[in-house]
Amino acid sequence: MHGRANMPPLDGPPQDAAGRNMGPAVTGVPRGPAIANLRERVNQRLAALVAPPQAAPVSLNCAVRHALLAPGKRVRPLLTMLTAAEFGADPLKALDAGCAVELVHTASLVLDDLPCMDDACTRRGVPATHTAFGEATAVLAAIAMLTRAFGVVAAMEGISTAARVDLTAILSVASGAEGLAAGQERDLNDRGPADPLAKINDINDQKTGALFIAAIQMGGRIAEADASRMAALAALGREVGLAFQALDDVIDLSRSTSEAGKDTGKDTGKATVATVMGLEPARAEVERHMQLALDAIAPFTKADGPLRSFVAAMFAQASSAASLKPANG
Ligand code: GRG
Repeated sequence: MHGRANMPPLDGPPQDAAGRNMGPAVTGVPRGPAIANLRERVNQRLAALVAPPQAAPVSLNCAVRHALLAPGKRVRPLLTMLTAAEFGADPLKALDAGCAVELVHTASLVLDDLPCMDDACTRRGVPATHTAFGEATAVLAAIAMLTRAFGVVAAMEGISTAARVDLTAILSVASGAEGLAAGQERDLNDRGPADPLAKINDINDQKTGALFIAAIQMGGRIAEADASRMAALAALGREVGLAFQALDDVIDLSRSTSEAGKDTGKDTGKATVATVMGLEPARAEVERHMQLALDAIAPFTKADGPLRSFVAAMFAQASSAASLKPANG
């Protein structure tokens, strides 16, 4: 029951997402009042876009809210909104598109944590969804979030029908057999301890980069960016994805579960950017991809504009030696 008519207005009253502290536990979290404000809008909107906790079946809807409203960093919806802003649109025009991306992302995290995949117990500082609600309900919650994402895009107001169709196509490609699903399959079943960096990055590009490309291109599409800008945004998304996954690998190797808010040390015996290169070179690799990301949009954006500032802030702490201390240290 989430048709367009039921959607709360964007400027509706603030809603408490889950009654929890929304401050993320991990490094690499862009801050500042403008970003905090947009992040709060995302949190409020996500809480309004899914069924309330008392709606039947309560177990399913509580599982969705448990996964979705836990304190994620919301970098993907922020990128959607900041890309729209960079190219002249009101960032709130892209709020629902960003929330759709976050719904897909959260669905993927719930599935990723299952015993048949990464077998993780903690996510976003709280018990993984299957740990709290059981595996069957977690799978169904992921399906509910994935399908809801496309309903949210279909119901977006203030953009043309053609734009809604394009947003749907962008999100679909990123989610499926060319994107996240393919990347995850290769990550689980086509990966050896001696894989070369090129193969690792190719998998990371699908597993992680695809959704960053979608998040950023959706913002560009809402702002009606032209073809050359959309191509630059795809390059930006790819490099942000590679930098982000490399940083995630560094965190897995160098942070405790309580610091990261999710299980770490899961990459032991697995070829990742950090295990193959070592922590310090992996940190340099994060910076190299971040620089390539910034270069990709340099012809179209100002250095102090919303998009380049945010991307730089996303990875600022990767250059801090503090992010490289030993796990559980
Ligand atoms: C549901 C479309 C769909 C696909 C399922 C399970 C799966 C296929 C894909 C998993 C892909 C995956 C978990 C990639 C890792 C991406 C990553 C680095 C996640 C961590 O993202 P953060 O740090 O997390 O942004 P928060 O919690 O802050 O949102």
